[in-house]
Amino acid sequence: SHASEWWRHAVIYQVYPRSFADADGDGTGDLAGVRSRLPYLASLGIDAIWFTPWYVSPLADGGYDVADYRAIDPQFGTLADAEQLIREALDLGIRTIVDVVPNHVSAQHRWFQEALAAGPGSPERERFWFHPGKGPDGDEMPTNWVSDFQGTTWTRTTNPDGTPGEWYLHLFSPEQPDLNWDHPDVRREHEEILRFWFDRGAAGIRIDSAALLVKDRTLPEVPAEPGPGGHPHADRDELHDIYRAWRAIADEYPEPRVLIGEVWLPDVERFTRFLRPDEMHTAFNFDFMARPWDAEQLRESIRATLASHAPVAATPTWVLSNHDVTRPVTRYGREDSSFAFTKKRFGTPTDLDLGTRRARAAAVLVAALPGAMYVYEGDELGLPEVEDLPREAIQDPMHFRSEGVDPGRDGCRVPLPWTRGGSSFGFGADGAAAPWLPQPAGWGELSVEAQEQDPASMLALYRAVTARRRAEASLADAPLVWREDAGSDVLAFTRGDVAVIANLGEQPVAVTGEILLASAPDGGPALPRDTAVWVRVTP
Ligand code: TEU
Repeated sequence: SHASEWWRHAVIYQVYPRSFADADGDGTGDLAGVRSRLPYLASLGIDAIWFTPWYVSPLADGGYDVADYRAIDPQFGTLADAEQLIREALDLGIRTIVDVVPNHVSAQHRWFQEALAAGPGSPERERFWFHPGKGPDGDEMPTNWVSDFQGTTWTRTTNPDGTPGEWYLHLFSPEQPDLNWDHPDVRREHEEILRFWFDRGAAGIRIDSAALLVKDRTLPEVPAEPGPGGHPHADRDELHDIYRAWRAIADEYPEPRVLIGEVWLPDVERFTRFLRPDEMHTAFNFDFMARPWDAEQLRESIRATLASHAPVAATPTWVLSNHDVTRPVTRYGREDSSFAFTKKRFGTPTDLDLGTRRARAAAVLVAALPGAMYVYEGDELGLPEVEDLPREAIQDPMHFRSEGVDPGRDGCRVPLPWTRGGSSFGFGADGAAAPWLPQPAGWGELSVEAQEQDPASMLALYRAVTARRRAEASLADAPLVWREDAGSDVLAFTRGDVAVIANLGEQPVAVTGEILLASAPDGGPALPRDTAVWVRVTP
């Protein structure tokens, strides 16, 4: 029954361990820091924490370059710390989701090091995509595939004797060689990794870059318009066998473990093919976050999402941001609030008060939608994107590969402020090393300490949102019914005995009835622009 499927209506909070809390004072967050803040996490009314990768890693891509999937990076702690954290969180009713990175490994991973040493033609190389180059000297790349990290996808190796050697494939940075998913070792290894974390109490996994993994062995160029299943390195039909095998493992547990896919595909039909009873339980819906702050656009996104999930009986998810994208208060504070996935820009004019007002309304709106809700750490504090990081502080590979043109994604990864004062606003104790990314001077005003003293704060709003969401049984299962009498600038629907109204237009909207939750103190009875409320429906 759905009652036991906790993930269908969950609030899942994303912890980026490097930036959450620094217990040992080295400037980098750690698991002891997270443990010390578990009461805070419980106070947010969340059901689960998703940890971005905490494994041994050179951190060439913030941990998405894993050198050892069964050990915690010493900067973050130990395996024992992780086990203790999982247990202590569960004691507070909070489940743990771990991040699994199957498309690629770190170049420091034992397998890749062995492959380099063993040389061309060796079985060690077959776990990856080593290939001779084109042209008489082999100095042209095997394909012209383009990397998400704004560059080419092949890097040439040097043979043990110093001569130029084969090339290897990396859809991301050169420090992240792609695995060959046709190889049985690769499949077996990942199935064991899943069991390793499930056995340690992980309630589920977030699957990184889940639509990549499998590649067309003949290495064709990417066609101008790849039809369904016709892309050489994305969304290939063979992927579904992998996730079916994973689902079978997840279902072996008394409380079945949950598969959450990062399936980044614009085609909704192809997207929902991953959401099946014998495959993934759920996947991130990035469509809502990709839309500008515009009622028509958001309504269309909600309609399309519900319509695509219904036929497969899948639960939608609602995501306002994550560690890869511009923070919502900044995005919504721009004239063009449409999503900039890779194109973050330095110094775009931004009205943070406006953006904050809208981000508050967005939180109230998405919390009332059917499905699960994701909250990226710091969004509950209304942190803005930090757009003036000193260039030399930036560590994201996107920034380097673009030769500094793209600011990269570090602006949403700045360590959290916990206290009004202190050398790192409580991220580490006073006297601790400077945080790995510098915090803005005014950060103390956005700290947990400051916001806990202010009932009108973003933090107070998020706590009210999750508490109300829990209290209203309708929100767990009642269908969404649009109110047809609302103007085009207004999103209005009911879910059982809760009515939801979000006014994105200039004219105030009349609201009657008991207000259960409001995104702003002036929320109703004349609901102003950029405000959302929940109201009791009386029969
Ligand atoms: O991101 C996958 C993904 O879709 C990215 O390539 C995205 O296009 C990019 O981040 C632009 O913002 C996942 C992780 O979320 C990301 O942090 C990793 O860098 C990437 O995989 C590689 O593991």
